[in-house]
Amino acid sequence: MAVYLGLDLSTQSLTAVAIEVSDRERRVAFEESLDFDGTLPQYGTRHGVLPQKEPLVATSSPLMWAEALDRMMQTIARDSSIALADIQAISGSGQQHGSVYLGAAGAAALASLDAARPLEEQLRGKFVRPESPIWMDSSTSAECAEITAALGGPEALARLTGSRAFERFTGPQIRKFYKELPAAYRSTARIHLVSSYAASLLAGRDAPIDPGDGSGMNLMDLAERRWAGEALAATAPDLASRLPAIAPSWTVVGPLATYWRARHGFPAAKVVAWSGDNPCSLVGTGIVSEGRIAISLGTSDTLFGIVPQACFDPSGTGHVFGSPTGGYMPLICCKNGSLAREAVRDQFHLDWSEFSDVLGGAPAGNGGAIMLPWFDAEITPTVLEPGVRRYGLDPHDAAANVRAVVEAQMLSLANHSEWMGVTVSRIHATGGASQNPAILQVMADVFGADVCVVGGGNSAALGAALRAYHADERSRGREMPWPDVVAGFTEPWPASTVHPIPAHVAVYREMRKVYAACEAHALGKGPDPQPVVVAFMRGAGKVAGP
Ligand code: ADP
Ligand code: XUL
Repeated sequence: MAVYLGLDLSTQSLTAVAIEVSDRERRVAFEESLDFDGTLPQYGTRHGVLPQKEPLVATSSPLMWAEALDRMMQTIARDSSIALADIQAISGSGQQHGSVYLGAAGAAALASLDAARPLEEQLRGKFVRPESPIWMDSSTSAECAEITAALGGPEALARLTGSRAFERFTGPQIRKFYKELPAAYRSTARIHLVSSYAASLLAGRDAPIDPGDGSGMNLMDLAERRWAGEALAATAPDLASRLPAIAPSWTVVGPLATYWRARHGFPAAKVVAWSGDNPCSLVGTGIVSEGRIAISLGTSDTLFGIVPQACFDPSGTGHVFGSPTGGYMPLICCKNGSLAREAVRDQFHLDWSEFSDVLGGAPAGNGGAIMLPWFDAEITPTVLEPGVRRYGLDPHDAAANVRAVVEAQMLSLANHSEWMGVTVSRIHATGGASQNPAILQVMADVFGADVCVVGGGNSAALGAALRAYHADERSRGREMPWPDVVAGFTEPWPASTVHPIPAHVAVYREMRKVYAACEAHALGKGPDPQPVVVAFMRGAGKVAGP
């Protein structure tokens, strides 16, 4: 039976999913995660991120990612649940926006990996930047302003690349590096995204960037799916020569490098271009046709859908990425996702089961108490000075704070995704926190839609495996429609469906206005929200029960 492997190099872990596909059967045959902090403690990461003195800087280790990949490939090779020889193609998903800087020696090392020595040993010292900036970085406001000015303003940049300038996007990150360390920039031979770096390791050659991940850089012409010369020029000199090519998401980069075959016993499977974790999740949650959305509750919380035409968010909050299925992918991303929920859980010394009980026991609407959960700098909306803001919320009340953090996250996702103009009756949920039904109930109530878990929570790795399948078929001359590619893998589990509670839906319809008023006030863009809170408490807020 044909086997396809998907790898997800995300913020906190590396996950592998292998699928088996035949005319008669389709199933997930292997699923395994390796968490960076626990498995590779020598790198000193916390939640996959290296410690920093500067609060707005966030980095991780490209060497650690390589070692994780080597370990995971060894685990897969030793596992008896799949026949290695049946692996036809491998693709992957990387945390978006993060970048890897290789010197000439690094680029050469990639092309001549020695199967007798571990990957990590061969790459050590080969990075111009031993620490890679990642998506959690918010330190490039000055560079965002410079790029925006050079490109004619935020709207012009968003029209061209799908997003206004964002601190974590790769272009502003590259510009900051070039400005601070020009000599190091000059000695950089290749700048990869996390996704194209990992694909290059597998193929033992320079892999392209796909439009799904390329659109998270402020460097790609979204409609044309090629580097935008004016954006490159506004970012750093001679940037084109340092970037890999942009190629379709289904590009076969080459066979798996000799390293993996000789060292771990893999076949010469096709390495398919990797994409970003959200674009891969789009496929792994089955959002391959319009009118559906998915919400991923991973380290970040993201909400995304699919549209046929290139567009942009006129409010400047959201992004439009290239979809790895060929269309376009509107998305919003909140940085204070799982780690904010964990902060509240830990503050009140709860485990997830207690967190869920407390959450389910508190009333919908939380008595009008609001938290703005900016434990860390926030992306949606832009908040560069972290700090939790509370309105009518006792900071010592466990139930109220648990309820407040989850309500805030869902209300914010609902309010800030309005520009997408999608009304849905069903949301596909994924990511680590999607295994928590109490959180999914708040999601269902705020959006007024059924919520079901798809892709077993590991939709990015599953989506990568499905993309490998699609690309393999295509390379054999069979163009499969996407609904046929994902069939049998992304149908919602009926038992997992959470239905909205009508009384709660009514509460949240009103509470969205309260949240928006508190958010505007906290950002210095609106008046004291007290009258809005009082009106809410006189109306919808007072009728809410748990
Ligand atoms: P990423 O892919 O971004 O590294 P994951 O999708 O693997 O992240 O999600 C990891 C997060 O899932 C953890 O940080 C944790 O907070 C969250 N998580 C795991 N189990 C639960 C649970 N039962 N309830 C809520 N959150 C959970
Ligand atoms: C999306 C984003 C995050 C990362 C990490 O724009 O920044 O979702 O992809 O998962």
